[in-house]
Amino acid sequence: MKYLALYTFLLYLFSPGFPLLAQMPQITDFRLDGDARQSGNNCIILTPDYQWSSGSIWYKKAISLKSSFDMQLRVMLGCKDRDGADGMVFVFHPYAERTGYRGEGMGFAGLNPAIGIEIDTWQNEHLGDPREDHVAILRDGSVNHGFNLAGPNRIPNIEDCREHDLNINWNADSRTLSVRIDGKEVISLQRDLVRTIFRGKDKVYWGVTSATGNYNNRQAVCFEKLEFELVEELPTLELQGQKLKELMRGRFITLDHIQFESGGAQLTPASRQELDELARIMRAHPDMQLDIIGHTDNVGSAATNLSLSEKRSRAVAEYLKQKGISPKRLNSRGMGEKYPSHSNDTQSGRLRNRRVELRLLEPIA
Ligand SMILES: [Ca+2]
Ligand SMILES: [Ca+2]
Repeated sequence: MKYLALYTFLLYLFSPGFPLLAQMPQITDFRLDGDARQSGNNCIILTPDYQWSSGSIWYKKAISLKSSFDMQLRVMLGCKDRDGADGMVFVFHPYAERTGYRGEGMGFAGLNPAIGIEIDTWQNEHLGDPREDHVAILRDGSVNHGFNLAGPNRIPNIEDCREHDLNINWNADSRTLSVRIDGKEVISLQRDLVRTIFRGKDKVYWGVTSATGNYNNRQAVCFEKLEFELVEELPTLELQGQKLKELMRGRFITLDHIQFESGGAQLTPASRQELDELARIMRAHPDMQLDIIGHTDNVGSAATNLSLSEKRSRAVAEYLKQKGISPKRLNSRGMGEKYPSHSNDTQSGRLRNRRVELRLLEPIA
């Protein structure tokens, strides 16, 4: 017995490519966001089985993609096959605080830059989803298979009321990400993620997001064994104002005073004041790169709203350019009416849904 222990220790010491720390994570090692709730036994319920719910958990410490890692989780996608939704996504992301959009977004949509390994249980035909449950490797908060990095690969029905083993492995030497469900490889990707996704920054957080929409399932994740090297938490920059602090921490913020003439993309004079302040901050922080995201209410057709949201985010970018901010630091895009922040049933809700969100494209280290 004594020799076996010694042998195991030596094997650990000399195993190639795995100078790793085996971690048995505690629930307190994670940040919970949205509807995520602890359910004992190292498990977290990400969404209860009701409509339009979303939740995520984030490991509080960053990891480095320059090191290999191996994570063994158990996932539960719910008990309803035909009318269960939407699935969950294992995510690498430079921020550790936020759940993305609900419904088909699975709590991943909008998180950018990011890598996401999705287990999708609801077919959204316009995103290229197959009818069957499937896995894919997604990037930059897009759940559309037209833009994904690998997949979609069909898997047997996973909404079977049972826990399934999920293994995520990153080999830093061969730059290969591979995913196994119940011991069987379901998808893999060879790619320089640091260079092509995270703009040269190797430190990322990891987490799991999930959501429901018009249909739902109780979705949960449990932790088995995690092997990785921890790195320090990513530094944040302190600035005046709670909102700017949140922006610097990687959260989405909504610019309260940015308003447009109804149905148009003309900025009101009050908006300019807030944008002048933003331009001043961007000049003071030359590393700062902004993602500018336009949204609308649900009045009018979806196509018109999409184009309007794009015009509005471009108007904000254009204004910042006029104030001397390089266009290279500005990314503008529109989401149309798809992701309301409030109910569209009331006038005040619709007003709040006609909004422009900002987010840093990468953290400021
Ligand atoms: Ca889907
Ligand atoms: Ca299914």
